[in-house]
Amino acid sequence: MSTEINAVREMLQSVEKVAVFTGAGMSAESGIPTFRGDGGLWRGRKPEEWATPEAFMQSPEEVREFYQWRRGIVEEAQPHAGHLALGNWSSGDSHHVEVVTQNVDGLHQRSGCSRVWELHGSLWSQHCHDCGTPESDLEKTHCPCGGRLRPSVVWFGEGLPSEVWAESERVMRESELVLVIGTSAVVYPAAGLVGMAAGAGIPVVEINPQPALDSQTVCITGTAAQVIPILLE
Ligand code: BV8
Repeated sequence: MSTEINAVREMLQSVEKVAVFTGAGMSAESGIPTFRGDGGLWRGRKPEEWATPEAFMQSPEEVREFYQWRRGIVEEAQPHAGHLALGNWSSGDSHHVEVVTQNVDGLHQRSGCSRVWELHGSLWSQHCHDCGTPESDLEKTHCPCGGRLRPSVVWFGEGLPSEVWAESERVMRESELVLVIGTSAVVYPAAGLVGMAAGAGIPVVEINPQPALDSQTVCITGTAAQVIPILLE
């Protein structure tokens, strides 16, 4: 692992703009279950079975409980050493760093990253499933219009927020190096951003204990909390 880390440290010396693309593995060492790893199930069902408009229409209360359960886990969670190293680096002046994340937990923001694009929305806001009106009080269940309130995350089968998508494409396209941390890269169109960068000849560095990409330039087989602090020190 140290050979690869030294190679990437070299690469970082000669670039200015870095895109950091993250998935659920980025938050695993903060105690937040990943989607497809062990412990990612809830009441015997996979998140993919909860994170859909159909599940919400079928059993809105259960889906609401699923998200309240996840909010509780995230509230208890603390950013780990990898989050903090990333937050510190991204707010420094050595590089221009923007984070494009599939995660909805807000841990990048809690650890000091200020330029974060949340491709799949956020656990920490909700809106009316009928009229779209946002509601900041997460305890409320219904909109004044009578519609049910839902978490402002992107469910399977739903389009991604267009402005966030456009900005994320810009970040990847403008970057001189992409760090891909903790994603199985199976969810589209998000995962397509990594392929787009690789296709444009931008070096892609993967950090994952179980590497998932086939287009990476360098692969560091390790966890986010282990690797990021060493890489960025
Ligand atoms: C769309 C928010 C079209 C919700 C998420 C049929 C119908 C419609 C669409 C489709 C379809 N079939 C396929 C699709 C496309 C679908 C898709 O890609 N499905 C996959 C499953 C095949 N995509 C969609 O539906 C998207 N929308 O296509 O809409 C459209 C267009 C216009 C208009 C209308 C419609 C929407 C996808 C977004 C879904 N929402 N999350 C919520 O959170 O509840 S996706 C969800 O998966 C999370 O965001 C998660 O981040 C993401 C990806 O997973 P990963 O982050 O990679 O996590 P995973 O558990 O998979 O992997 C963890 C990784 O970490 C592993 O590699 C592991 O090795 C590593 N790891 C573990 N520990 C560590 C670690 N790494 C580092 N350190 C560690 N310690």
